[in-house]
Amino acid sequence: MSRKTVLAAAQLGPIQRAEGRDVAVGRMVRLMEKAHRMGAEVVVFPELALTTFFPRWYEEDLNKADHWYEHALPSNETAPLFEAARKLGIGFHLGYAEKTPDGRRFNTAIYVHPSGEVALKYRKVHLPGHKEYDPVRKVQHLEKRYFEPGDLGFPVVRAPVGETEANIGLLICNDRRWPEAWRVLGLQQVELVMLGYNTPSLNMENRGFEAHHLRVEHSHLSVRAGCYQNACYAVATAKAGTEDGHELFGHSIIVNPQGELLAQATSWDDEVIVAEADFTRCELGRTTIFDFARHRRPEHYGRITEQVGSEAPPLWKPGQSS
Ligand code: CDV
Repeated sequence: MSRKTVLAAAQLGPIQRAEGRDVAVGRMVRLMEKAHRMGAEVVVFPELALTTFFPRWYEEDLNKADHWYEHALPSNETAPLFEAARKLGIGFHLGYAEKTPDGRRFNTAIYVHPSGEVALKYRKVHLPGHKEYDPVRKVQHLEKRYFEPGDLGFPVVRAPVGETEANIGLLICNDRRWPEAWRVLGLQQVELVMLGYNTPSLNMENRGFEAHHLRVEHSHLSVRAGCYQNACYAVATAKAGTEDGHELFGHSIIVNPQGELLAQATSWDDEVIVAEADFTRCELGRTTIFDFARHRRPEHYGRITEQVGSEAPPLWKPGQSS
């Protein structure tokens, strides 16, 4: 059986604060149709794809922020996306703000089979930013206020992708910068990582100079390293452009298990990029240099799970044996 499929990243241009989900969903349906015309069998939308990147806006009373969250999927407003997927026979990844029936809030992603069934759900673990209003910052990043850290770990599932099957894992935005997250997926033989992101073009923490072009470079570096070191494909899809005066970089990419770029978005607007994946290509890395069973040494990795922050090393002085 062929293990090939065509992957798509459906980058979204800006969504303004005043725009409703109907606008975003309409654009997403058009992108899905375009991806289908380009031969794609799975399409990946960005993080928090249905609204503006609302964690930049402070809200004192979280109950007044309920309109940013999905309380059920599909809802009346998101149903057209699920219907389009069914009609086109295309699977899709969706990032959204989730409010559970018992009132918990998560930054969530799902992989939806063309039937409309959710094959995999993930809740963002590495929440960046801060919880309280920060008067020093020019722009807030309140993910720690609006969401609690994910409680599902980093699950992988083998599920249909087009005519084939693949071991699928999900990451969300900031997760892509953490090798621990990729390795937990790699340890489950992940073959395809879908991830969406909203990343400002400037470092809003203002704690030192960071060149503009390096923001994109660091994003790509993280995804490419994650793919290479875990022998998997990734589709990393951006929200791009200027939302209410706040610029997000695009540069969505599709990466192969060698860490090579197969496709890259060139606009900061709605855009589809596609690339063919052949999941048999995940076997080379997994059975050679990154054959975990033969080469990993977890007895030396204790700090990874036992320690959170970094610790200064002991000082060595000349004349002192090591
Ligand atoms: N949405 C994000 O998780 N953004 C973070 C930035 C702002 C640190 C990111 O890693 O891109």
